[in-house]
Amino acid sequence: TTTHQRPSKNENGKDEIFQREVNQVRMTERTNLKAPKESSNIRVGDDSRRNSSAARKPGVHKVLSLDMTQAPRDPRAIGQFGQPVDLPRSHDADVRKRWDEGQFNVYLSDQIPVDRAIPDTRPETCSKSLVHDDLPSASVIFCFVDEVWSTLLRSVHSVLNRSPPHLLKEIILVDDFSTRDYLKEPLDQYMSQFPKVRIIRLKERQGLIRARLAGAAVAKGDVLTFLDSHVECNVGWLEPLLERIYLDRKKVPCPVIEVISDKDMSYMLVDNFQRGIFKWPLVFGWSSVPDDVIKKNNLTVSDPIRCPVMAGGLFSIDKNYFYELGSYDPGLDVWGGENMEISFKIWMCGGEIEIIPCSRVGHIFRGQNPYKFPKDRQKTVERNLARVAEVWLDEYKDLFYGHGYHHLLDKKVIDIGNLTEQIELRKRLQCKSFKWYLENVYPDMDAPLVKAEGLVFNRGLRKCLTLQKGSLSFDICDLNKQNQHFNYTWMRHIQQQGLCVAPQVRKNGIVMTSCDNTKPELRWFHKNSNSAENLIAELVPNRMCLEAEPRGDLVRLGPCEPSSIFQKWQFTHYIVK
Ligand code: UD2
Ligand code: MN
Repeated sequence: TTTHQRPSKNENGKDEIFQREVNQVRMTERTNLKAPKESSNIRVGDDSRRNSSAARKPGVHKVLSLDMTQAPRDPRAIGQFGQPVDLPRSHDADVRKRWDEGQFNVYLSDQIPVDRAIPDTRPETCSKSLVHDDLPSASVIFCFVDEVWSTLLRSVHSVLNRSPPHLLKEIILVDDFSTRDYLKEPLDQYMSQFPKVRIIRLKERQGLIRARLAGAAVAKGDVLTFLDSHVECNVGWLEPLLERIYLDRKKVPCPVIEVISDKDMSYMLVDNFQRGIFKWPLVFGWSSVPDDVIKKNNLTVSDPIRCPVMAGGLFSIDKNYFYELGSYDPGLDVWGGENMEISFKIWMCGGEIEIIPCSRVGHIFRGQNPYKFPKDRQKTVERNLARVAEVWLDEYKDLFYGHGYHHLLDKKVIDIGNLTEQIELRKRLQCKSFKWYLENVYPDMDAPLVKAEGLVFNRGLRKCLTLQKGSLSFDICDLNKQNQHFNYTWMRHIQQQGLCVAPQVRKNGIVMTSCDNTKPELRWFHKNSNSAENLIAELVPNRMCLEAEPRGDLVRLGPCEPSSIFQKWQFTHYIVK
């Protein structure tokens, strides 16, 4: 997908919230804050976890609420308080003309103050929650390529204005080889008024992953906080993130990412209890925390939410811990996949990812990337994901490849590069398996290792495939016979142990051969339905079908004939509906 906000339906037709569910916030609703009930310190969102922070005492200081949010400099300016701006139709042409500069309403953004107020969208208890007074300091890192001037400035101002000065070590702007002139001298000049802001320039386009690494390499704070360059940090956003790391340095807290409209620039509140998840083939999305988890853990709207994967752009991490984890795989290019990589790495190697509802940051979600990819966009992202799959997914990587990325297995099409160091790292850190991750971190994810299994029944012969002494034949169906059990895998292999049913094209025969993901001819296309269906070798010349020879109990390859019952096959169990 292009961005994190695409709506999609899952297999059951149920809506998954790949688009953030948002509510427009009216400032008036928030001006008379009711007195919040006495709040305890933030609780951990799941009782099944060890509490490594037991030794730490609860915090003693209130989250600082600097006044910028409620008191804008120019209350009459448009877009003030994060309100939507409805420009008169006469501006349509201007809006359209400048849209592509950032893939959002750049024309409007340029007219909104760079230090505008936005509504305090935190749950009520947040302003009363306590944090420690000796929190670690943060280096905030923005990397950008050709970011729009007004959004870049608004991002920086929101950090300067809404972070307690003693906790903000510095802001590092990493220019990923932008081409626009205003991002050169004018930016240097503008930022020179803020001693905390540093700019580093990359000599060639590195992509956001290596750009973030360049920023991290020069950071002096205890904690790295990564942000996209078109955000607005809300009041009190930083302290709750640092507090979590203070309590446990292996926690990786993320703010709630709220939505700044790409059209009217309004700041919108998102629904509570949202967490980051993925679907195959490693597509990020948002979904609600399951009700039973909320009930079982008595979760309130301000409790941290355990998060299987992070969106990627906005999070804090203890700097030393970031490097202990091997930072990012530097072999990831330009954009995409790094959020999966760091998420799996954190969970499988002993850390935790949380969304902290008291920390909120608005982000402009865009329909398209506004910058060019040095190489093909889709291939770049797929290649990144394949690196992640190869290193972290174990036997589950077939689910990734099986959901439409077969061509990645062809080295001539995409070279995913050397993975030795990443694999070594995983060993050195003694990280847990992906199976452990699925069971413990994302148990509501359905990830069956095969699509179908059991006996392979032929409707014409009314017998089952049987593997005897290395070759295939038929026998009376018998669930007790292990040599009649086959798996139909994500790679579309018909497999028993490590052996795969393979077409022998020239002889129209069938042999058993070692399974190999890179061999397309081993894939059999098969519809899962209530009746028996063909098994089609689609990737051999002329597309052939698996069939039973009616008289001799032999299995062979034949031209596909939709009506032939000797070409109809059924597995005992279809796991993937
Ligand atoms: C999301 C993340 C983003 C990143 C991406 C996957 C959020 C809100 N955003 O997509 O941070 O994890 O998924 O990789 O979670 N940039 C560069 N060099 C490049 C490309 C991008 O510096 O070659 C900068 C860009 O200017 C921006 C940041 O990296 O500040 C993220 O890029 P994006 O905003 O296009 O990504 P987004 O929000 O669609
Ligand atoms: Mn972004």
